[in-house]
Amino acid sequence: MLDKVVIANRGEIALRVLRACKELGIKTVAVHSKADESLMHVRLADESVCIGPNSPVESYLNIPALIAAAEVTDATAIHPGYGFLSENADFAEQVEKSGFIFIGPSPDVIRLMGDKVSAIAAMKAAGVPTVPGSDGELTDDDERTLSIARRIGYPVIIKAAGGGGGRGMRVVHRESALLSSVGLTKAESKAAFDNDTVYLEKFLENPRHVEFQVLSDGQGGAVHLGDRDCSLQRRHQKVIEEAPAPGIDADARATVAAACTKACIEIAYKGAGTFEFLYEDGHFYFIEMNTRVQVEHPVTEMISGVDIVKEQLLIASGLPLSITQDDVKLEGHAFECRINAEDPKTFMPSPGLVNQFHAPGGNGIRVDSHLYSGYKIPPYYDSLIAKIIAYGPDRETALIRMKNALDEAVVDGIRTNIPLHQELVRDPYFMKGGVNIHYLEKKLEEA
Ligand code: MV4
Repeated sequence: MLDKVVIANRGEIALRVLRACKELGIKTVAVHSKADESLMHVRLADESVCIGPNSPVESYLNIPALIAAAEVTDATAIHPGYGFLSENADFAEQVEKSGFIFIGPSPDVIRLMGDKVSAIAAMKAAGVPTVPGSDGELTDDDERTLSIARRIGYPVIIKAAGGGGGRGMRVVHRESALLSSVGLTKAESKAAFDNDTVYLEKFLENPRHVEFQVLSDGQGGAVHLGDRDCSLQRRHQKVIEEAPAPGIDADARATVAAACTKACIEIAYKGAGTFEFLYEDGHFYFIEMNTRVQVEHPVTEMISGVDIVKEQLLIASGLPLSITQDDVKLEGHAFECRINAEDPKTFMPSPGLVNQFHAPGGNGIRVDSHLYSGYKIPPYYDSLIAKIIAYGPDRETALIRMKNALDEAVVDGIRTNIPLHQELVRDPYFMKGGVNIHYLEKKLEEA
């Protein structure tokens, strides 16, 4: 078992990782910026180290400072959480070269998945269904590019190999716009990611975003924990997630889930991971893999009973997975509302002093939050302040519990998006289930 873990993150996920370490008897080191001295997990950790000033670049993204913190505290391993350096292969590599365990997949696998062209090729080779496309990067042979798009049919989408999560993409509706769009996307991609590799896919017009959670030990053991629907989003920021995704074709779901676990074994994937798919007309199309724990992992924990962060720690300590697919029993339904410190109408960040915080409770309610009454939300970081998770034996019950929890919650002193959530859980289309990735933005436009 790991002896001591540096938690290289902040906010609710740092607290989430700390709790998992405590359950396993692992000592904890909180690292924090100057602005984050008063974070809840800093108080609860065995040790804490200030790693730099307020700016994330000089603190949570500061690789030498993080490794120095592990050295001075004689830690065993580093947990990157999500965001920040969690999918940075160079960070994982430097952590390992410095003699520490990176809690996640190997640098090679992070790199493989970080490049979307190699990720798609690896997944396709393992039998995971992908979007019809260029099957590799576009070359400077314009006739070849034109003929690929003609074969696939318009609209197509040009994506940056170094992109992901919505960055570096351009939709093309007609042949006359194709080559200039490729050129623009390459130039933007070069500037943003220092990589001008782009590829092409059929553009799916009205898909849902459905992802599969996996756990894999890198020694031949792998399971999936089912799927989540993350379609309710605005500007690539998820707002509400749920598990399982409602109304999914049972055969397609089972086939894709099995393909994901098989792919994990083939690439010797180590840790928790997520396969992202677009789902349209009963078919799944792989788009990206996330090689970290995700914000929305609790909905999967609620329906599976598996503690995903504890499993990350066990896998990183070198243990083979203790569960097989037959042990995974998915039961009931769960929603997660992401509570942000922001204006519910304009989405402008709203940091500041939280005078009063009261977390909702009751049957099936879980709140993952670092907030407390008197906490001052700094303006330098992500605005996520709490995740309200509601579980029930069925979707309807889980949704009623979420409604009640949102009505119970008190976050006084700042603006939050709780009023938006209160409206969304009463939306007839959301209540029915299965809205696509454009639903929320269209609804907000109409309002
Ligand atoms: C797509 C697509 C339609 N067709 N690919 C956006 C984020 C990145 N992960 C992939 N994205 C998309 N890829 C094809 N071939 C539409 C999107 C997309 C999207 C995907 C998931 C969740 C929200 C989205 C919002 C806009 C566009």
